Amino acid sequence: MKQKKQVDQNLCHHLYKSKLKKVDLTTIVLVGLILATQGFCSVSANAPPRFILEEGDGADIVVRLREGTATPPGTVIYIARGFDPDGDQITFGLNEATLGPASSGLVTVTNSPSGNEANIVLNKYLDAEFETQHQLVLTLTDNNLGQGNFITQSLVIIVDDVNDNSPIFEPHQPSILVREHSATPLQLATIR
Ligand SMILES: [Ca+2]
Ligand SMILES: [Ca+2]
Ligand SMILES: [Ca+2]
Repeated sequence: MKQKKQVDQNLCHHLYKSKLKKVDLTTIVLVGLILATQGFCSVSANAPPRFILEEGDGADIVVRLREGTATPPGTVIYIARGFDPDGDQITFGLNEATLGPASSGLVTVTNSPSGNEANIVLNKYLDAEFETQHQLVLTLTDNNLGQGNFITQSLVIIVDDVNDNSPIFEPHQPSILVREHSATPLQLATIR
């Protein structure tokens, strides 16, 4: 695992400023060595990446989508953005293990080759009569967190209902024969 040396900024900045003033270089080196051996100037671990949320996002990212043809497969439903304090390359993904059966295969996470974002792409038509909400867990790693370790971010898809179950006529006779001078009122047909 790659590690970046990240020396305690306050302490080392202080030492550097001292050097600019009046303490001689030998003293600074000696003090620095003593502090380092005592663990004060420690080498810290990799800083983890984090998601950058959009204005209005809460703890969960919430995306409202209309069912059916209003939101066809291929639609980019959200663009995930992230940042790594060390400047490491970051990779977004989806925690498949947390998906319910109705949400499995629903979206694909496509990382942008250019940088710190990924498209969340819809793979299937949504159906509000089947599922009104999908809970997804996005993952993020800087590829230094270790195998199986990720930063996570919840994304909820709320499926808005559309009247996609329009009423239809049952099959019926295309034409009706009525004799002239028939008694009225006369029931011609019943439609359902
Ligand atoms: Ca990092
Ligand atoms: Ca439907
Ligand atoms: Ca509907």
